[in-house]
Amino acid sequence: MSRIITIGVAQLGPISRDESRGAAVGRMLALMERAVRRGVTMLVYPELALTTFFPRWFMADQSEIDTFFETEMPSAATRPLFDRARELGMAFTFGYAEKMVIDGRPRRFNASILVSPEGEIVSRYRKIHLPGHFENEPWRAFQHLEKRYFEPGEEPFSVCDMMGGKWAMAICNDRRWPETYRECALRGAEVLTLGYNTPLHYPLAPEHDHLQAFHNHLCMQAGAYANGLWVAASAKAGREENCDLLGQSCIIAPTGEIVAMASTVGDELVCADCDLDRTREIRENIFNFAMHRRPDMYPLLSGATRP
Ligand code: CDV
Repeated sequence: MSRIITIGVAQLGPISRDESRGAAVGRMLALMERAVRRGVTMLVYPELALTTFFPRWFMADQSEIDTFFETEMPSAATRPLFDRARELGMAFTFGYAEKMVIDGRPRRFNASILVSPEGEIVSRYRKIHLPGHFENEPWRAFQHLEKRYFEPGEEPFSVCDMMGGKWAMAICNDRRWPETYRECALRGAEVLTLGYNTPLHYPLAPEHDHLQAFHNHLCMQAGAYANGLWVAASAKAGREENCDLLGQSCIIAPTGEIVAMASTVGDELVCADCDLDRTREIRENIFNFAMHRRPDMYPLLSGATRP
């Protein structure tokens, strides 16, 4: 049986602070319609796809912060996405700010979900590597308060069976960490989906600003190759509330080659036929984990030994 899945990456251009959920979902639906015409059966949207990237502002008032969070999924605003995807038989994934009451306590996460072609949420993920800072730092051109507004995910990366393949999710900063890909690959993932919001300006090391696009692809191509995974990565891009966000959404083969890439910083669809069996070219050869990997020689990685 063929395991070729046409994966689409639905890059979103900027979402302004006053843009409604309904408007954002409308743009996502328009990309979904384009995707189905191109034979896509799995569509990847960005991190925090329903709102502007609000961690760029310091807000003291929790009720104001909470306006950017979803308390249910699907919600009235997002249900059209679920309904249309089910009609089309299309799977999809997107990121959003999740607020849950757990054991009587409000918890907030930078989350993503994977929705099957039947319209069921089959996997959830809460961002593990939260970048940024906790306090207002007015010296910055803009804030990056993910550490303040979200708690880090408490569940490890996981792998879900869907459409005859094995799928894992990660979010934005996770893509810079080699552990993300290796953990997912060791769990058997064949496709890693990612959404990101990456400012071109990095206040802590502005001398690296010109390397943002390079570092974006460097880490994902290396992660794909060294772990024999497909990577499908979707940006929120363009000038959003005076902050320039990187585009270059892409699909990367298990060989590390970029097979599709966005060329604008607006709403754009790119897609590729992804043969999940191509993971074997890497995993049964150069990175055959069972045959060549030496975990006992990496005790610091396993946590068995402290530095
Ligand atoms: N949304 C993110 O996680 N952004 C980070 C920036 C702050 C470096 C990223 O890794 O792209």
